[in-house]
Amino acid sequence: APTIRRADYRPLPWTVETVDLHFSLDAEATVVTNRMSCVRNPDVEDGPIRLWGEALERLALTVDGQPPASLREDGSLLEIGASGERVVVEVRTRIDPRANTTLSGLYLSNGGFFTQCEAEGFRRITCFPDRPDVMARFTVTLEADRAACPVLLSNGNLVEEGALPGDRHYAKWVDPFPKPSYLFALVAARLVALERRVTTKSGREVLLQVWVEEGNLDRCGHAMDSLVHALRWDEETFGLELDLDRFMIVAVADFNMGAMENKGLNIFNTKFVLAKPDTATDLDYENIESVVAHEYFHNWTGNRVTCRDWFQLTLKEGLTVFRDQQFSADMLARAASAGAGPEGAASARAVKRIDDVRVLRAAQFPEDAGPMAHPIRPDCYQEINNFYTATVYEKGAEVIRMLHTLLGQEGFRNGMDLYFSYHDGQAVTCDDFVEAMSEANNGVDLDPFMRWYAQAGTPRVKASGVWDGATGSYTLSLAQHTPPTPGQALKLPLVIPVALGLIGPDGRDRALRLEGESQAGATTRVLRLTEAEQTFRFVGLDAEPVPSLLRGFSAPVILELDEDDARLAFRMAHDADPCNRWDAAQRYAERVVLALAAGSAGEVAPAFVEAFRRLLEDARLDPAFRAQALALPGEAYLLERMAAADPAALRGALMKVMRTLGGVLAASWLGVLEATEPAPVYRYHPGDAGARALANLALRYLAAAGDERGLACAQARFEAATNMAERFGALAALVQSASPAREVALAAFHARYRDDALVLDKWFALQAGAWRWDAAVAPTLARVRGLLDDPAFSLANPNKVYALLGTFFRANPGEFHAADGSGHAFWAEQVMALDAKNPQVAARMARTLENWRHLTAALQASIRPQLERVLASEGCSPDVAEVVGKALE
Ligand code: B3K
Ligand code: ZN
Repeated sequence: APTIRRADYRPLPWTVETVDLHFSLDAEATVVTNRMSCVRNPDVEDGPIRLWGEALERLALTVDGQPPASLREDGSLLEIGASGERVVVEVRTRIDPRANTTLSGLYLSNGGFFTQCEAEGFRRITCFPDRPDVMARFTVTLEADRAACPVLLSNGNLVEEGALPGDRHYAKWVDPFPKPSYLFALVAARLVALERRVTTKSGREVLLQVWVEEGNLDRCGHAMDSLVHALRWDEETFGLELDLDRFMIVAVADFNMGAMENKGLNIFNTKFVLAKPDTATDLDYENIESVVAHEYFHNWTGNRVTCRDWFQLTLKEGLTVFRDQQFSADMLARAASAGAGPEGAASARAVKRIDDVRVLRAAQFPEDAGPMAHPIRPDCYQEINNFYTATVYEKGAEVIRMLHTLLGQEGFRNGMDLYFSYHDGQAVTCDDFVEAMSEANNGVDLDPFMRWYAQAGTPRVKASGVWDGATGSYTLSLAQHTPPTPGQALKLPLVIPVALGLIGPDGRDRALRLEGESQAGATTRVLRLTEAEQTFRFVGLDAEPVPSLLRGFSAPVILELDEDDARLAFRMAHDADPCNRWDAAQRYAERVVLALAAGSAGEVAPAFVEAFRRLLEDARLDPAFRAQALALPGEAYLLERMAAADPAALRGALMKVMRTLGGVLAASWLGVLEATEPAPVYRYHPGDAGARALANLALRYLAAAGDERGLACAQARFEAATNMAERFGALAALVQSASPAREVALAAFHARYRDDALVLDKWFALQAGAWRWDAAVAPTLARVRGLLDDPAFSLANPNKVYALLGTFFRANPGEFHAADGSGHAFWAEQVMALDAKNPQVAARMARTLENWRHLTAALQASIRPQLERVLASEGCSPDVAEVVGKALE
């Protein structure tokens, strides 16, 4: 496939002012009539009207009612010659929703019609200048069978509805706001709605709806609450109000991603809408809250102000992820402060931040170190759908967070206000955003900061300190360096905010005073590292301090700091910054695990076990924080930290560490379980969730160690649980053990939820992710293969694919990378089978092997032919070809 380059962006010679769409919906032959009023773009020299169309049967095309003067077709591009300033183009197309297994464009799910247009799905519905810089006002008429599709929805306001001959009916919707085509949506299905009316801050009454299949009406309450909270939060935090009379969320079971922010008609994967205590874990509740908010926040950051072109994707995604992270932190803090005061609130915020950092390290750092590495604003792509990445989203959010840190809360808010005042209703670039931030902050020079948008790769910050006892001063040297990434050898220094504290030997933070300052200030402050190397001299200290760097994870970098075990244990016990306290535990654990994996240690160092015990037994600490600090670093992250990564050795080491910590500390873990009796009634609350997380972790360690009391407790809790959070926690512990009870529990779980698609996803994922604690058990691959034939499994449903195959490929490296190469051959088979149906999902699965060159030579030799096989396969999609091609480059 050709490479598209950011530098090649040109505005179109013709744009569209209004679109009038008519859908005659039919499962196999839907007819779409599209009347566009096209206007010449005054800023562009002469040129044709450009439309894109894909997988369409074109029935008619006219310009001002006449056949076009000229028509040129080149793949999906259609160029129409037109004269004058304004013409009406009418296109009629026929599409086959039933045959559309890509889930992009118009498709069927459980008998209903749904759409997904971002990034380029609208061209699979009709011919259109399908680019985000064309913003038009849409009028949409839907016509369908009343019995099969009693509900007809589209963007904006319902202006008309009625009956038609032949048991059909219609509805007409008008969206008052101009929007790019990727935000178009329609739904025609048999659904019911949970409704709520709220008054916005300016006093308008708006109708909120959550549309689901009838049997799921009892699972919408949390999504609705989340929506109301998001609406209020955006009013309070950014002064941003809902601009429509009606805001709808629709849940659909077949969906490629999490959700989609279509104007006024968000379409969601059921996974991020449906929850009730019997079916959803605490994590599900948390994810629903954050995804509902994320899509709602897009209404301003994404919809009212959108992207000029797809290279600017992080303009809306990085910013919106940052907004949803702040929202979740505020929500958690508010709930926690009710029971646990300001300290509880601070801890809840820190735990949320730790979660975000875990995601970044597990997903984005490996991406930045592999063949797909790209800046948050990429320079080129082959298939845009491959660039909805952890880099664009999560690192993009970190970049916005750094702006927030550098400009301060108020400066950031002023920048946002200015951004909207300049660009409301426009399609803009990341430069426009950063310029507004600068202008709102006394013209502060943010040009050097823009390098974060241009450079790929995770920067390394190397820190070292020198103590001068005679003068009581501590000199900290910081050096930055970003390793080369594909196509980008040279890297320049970045603007890196380094939040730091200095801890005295008593474990207490010292007030900080830089040389030249008249008095000491706060105990945490943000240093600005802007050069390749800089030093900072702190004075007035009574003893040699221990530095605590990058507090709150103030920048998305890898910190290189020589700390011996004793120092890590010290920070694990004393660092006042919870993020860094957690990080000290992670670093120490990493060191212990990697030494075992490398064979340079035979046992888990007792000093580590003791440091770990002190955290575990410190009942003053928030249980949610303890659960974070006592969970080992993620396997994917650790794998990337190994030189020639050996998943089998890593798995062996992780098992050994878990068994040791579970066994040696069994009494303390059992103590945790005694202290946290299951709650009689489930409530989604950070305090309760934290206690459950710690209890579930205790079950995990005890089960890993094969502790009989722990296993009995897991079994008892599994059977007695009144909610999914506890039931699933206990089941997960049993599955990750050598106990035969795991099979009994899995079967009981299946029997209970055999008709519940979302819960069955958990059942598939648990089995695909299972480690082999009992060496006599068959390899996990055999189990996964068997599950492909389970009646509840389907390659056509992305959730099922992610649960079974995604978990096996991504979250179970120890089993996936079996030395005999069976996992790799299986990977190729499945990627090819998926690619024939759904290239976006296939490409996501294909990405699970992109960092194959980091693995041992033997594994690389096993993987290479499988990558080559997929790339050479007949009908390999551009999506998969880009991923695998780059992996092989
Ligand atoms: N904007 C959508 C993602 C669309 C992905 C297209 N392949 C969801 C979101 O980020 O909110
Ligand atoms: Zn988004």
